[in-house]
Amino acid sequence: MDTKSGETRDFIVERLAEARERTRWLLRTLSDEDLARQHDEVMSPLIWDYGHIGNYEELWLLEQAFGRGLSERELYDMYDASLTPRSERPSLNLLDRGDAGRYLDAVREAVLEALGEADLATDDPLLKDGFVYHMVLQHEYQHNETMLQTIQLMQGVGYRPEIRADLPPGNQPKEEMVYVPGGSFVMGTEDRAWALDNERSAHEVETQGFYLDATPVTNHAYLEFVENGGYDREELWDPEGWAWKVEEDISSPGCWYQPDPHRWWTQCFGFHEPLLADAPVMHVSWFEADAYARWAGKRLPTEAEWEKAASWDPKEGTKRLYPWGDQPPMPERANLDQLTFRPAEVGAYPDGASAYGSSGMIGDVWEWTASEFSAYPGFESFPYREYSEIFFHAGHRVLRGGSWATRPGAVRNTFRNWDFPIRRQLFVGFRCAR
Ligand code: AVJ
Ligand code: FE
Repeated sequence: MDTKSGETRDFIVERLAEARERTRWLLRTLSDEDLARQHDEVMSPLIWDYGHIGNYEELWLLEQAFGRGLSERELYDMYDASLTPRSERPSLNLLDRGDAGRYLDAVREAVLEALGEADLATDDPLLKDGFVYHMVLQHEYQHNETMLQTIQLMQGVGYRPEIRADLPPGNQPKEEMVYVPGGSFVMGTEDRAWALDNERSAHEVETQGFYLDATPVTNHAYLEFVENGGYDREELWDPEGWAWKVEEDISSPGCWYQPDPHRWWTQCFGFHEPLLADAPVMHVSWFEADAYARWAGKRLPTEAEWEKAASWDPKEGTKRLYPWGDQPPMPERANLDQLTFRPAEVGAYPDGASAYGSSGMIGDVWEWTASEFSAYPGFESFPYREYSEIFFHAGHRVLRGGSWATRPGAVRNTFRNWDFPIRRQLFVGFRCAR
């Protein structure tokens, strides 16, 4: 074992333990009933996510990597996301909290044993530089955010989150938009240790010069759109979005409500409070973001524009892993990691700004882009088609940047998330371009 792979191994062991600790922490105060129930048809029962996290680990870190799976076929099938749609998962004979907990522990024990004997300096692309471990870690992180979306949708007494960090105050930038000059930049990455298949290949993209909002659109700005009749003006809407809005009878973002006709409040995780004017708007669909942008005389940025503004260092002609540089996220630079349970007021992280001066690109809220989720030039499905490939050109729009509920290891400038344009259960907002 060389030193480099020895370090990788210790790091992986530590991260796997830390990821599991967080998963259990998120579920710790929920009743067995709340774990088993389906709180919304677009989400799985939480107990499915819990078992699925363990089964994904078994599939990739035991079965696929070493041919050392533990379970019967039926268990794999039950937790295979591509076999049972979310709406049907409550009817599965899922492991309960106790059994799932013991199953996850048994998988982990075998995983650590196999890891102890693994050669991470190999040419096998699955194991090389720890890729498959990083993929499984990111999978658990992603499901942690999914679980928080489900918890947010839970009816009843609500979930009382434990807030573990205070938010810095907001600071509206002097200029509403930043300018990103035209020219080419490198989009995507060649990284094979952490990046997922859809982030590759790195390729040059030419953009025209454009303006980008310096911060995400705030509740205050979005309320002007609402009060200006934005939801009643068909000409502002994509026809499909208009039909969705009419059908669902939607007239404001998710979680907004009016305790009386003069005030707007929000309901988040069982907390009721006045709308925070300077925080980014959250729980809006792509269609709502698109209509707002048109109302404002702007448009949504393309995915390429978003990534250029977040990642390109025009002075050096190099690409940054995060807007502020290559240093990993710290609480001083971005609101991530489920510490605050809400987005900060815009401009709260001046040290997290990109080279072009746009702020809040990583953390706070995911941001919708104009682009449909599709393959980059040179894309190769790896290690399985169901991570990305089956979702290309299926009507999903790309989201960038992560939210307050995203674990730091699950987001970077090149990370691509996606969902249908009608969805708004995500911790999602947007910024506009022109
Ligand atoms: C990348 C968030 C769209 O949750 O559907 C989880 C990630 N893939 N398990 C999803 C994922 C397999 C995926 N997103
Ligand atoms: Fe999954």
